[in-house]
Amino acid sequence: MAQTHTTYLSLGSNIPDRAANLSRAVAAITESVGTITRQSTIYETQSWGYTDGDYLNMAVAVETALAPQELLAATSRIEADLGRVRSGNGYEARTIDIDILFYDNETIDLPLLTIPHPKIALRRFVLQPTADIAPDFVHPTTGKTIRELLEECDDKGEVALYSHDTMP
Ligand code: PH2
Ligand code: MG
Ligand code: MG
Repeated sequence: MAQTHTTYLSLGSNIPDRAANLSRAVAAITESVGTITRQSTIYETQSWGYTDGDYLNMAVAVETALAPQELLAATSRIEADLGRVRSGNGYEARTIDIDILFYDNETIDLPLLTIPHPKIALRRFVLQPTADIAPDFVHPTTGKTIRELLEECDDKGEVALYSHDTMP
């Protein structure tokens, strides 16, 4: 088997059906990115930076054979595919956001791809689910663990447990 890499992805949806959107994204990631080895529970989170509706957020760890730019292409493709809800007038807005948080311990700085994701430390809705699945993962540029980043995070946005269910 080709060499695999560990990537952590943040998933979010604030357009109904939010849980179904996450579930479809998880299935699509398994299909076209790699094997999901860890999956957080789902959180309901206050919208960060906007005043739109509450999100459902979660995080997954994936073993992937894809290179970073292939990974970005795959996650963008999933976002586009899942956003295409059939309606009389064609396609509606994007319903799922998939952000690449980490790719092994690599740092990547390209115009459309920055890894680690630059806003991780500012976002409780990212840190809490990631801490569920990888509390001791060391952020490659700050040198701090996810648990430490969560403890130090000033974000006051509410992050509440939504479901203990593990999804297929
Ligand atoms: N994503 C954003 C902006 N704000 N807020 C929450 N709570 N969850 C998100 O996933 C989120 C957000 C842009 O992608
Ligand atoms: Mg995002
Ligand atoms: Mg995004």
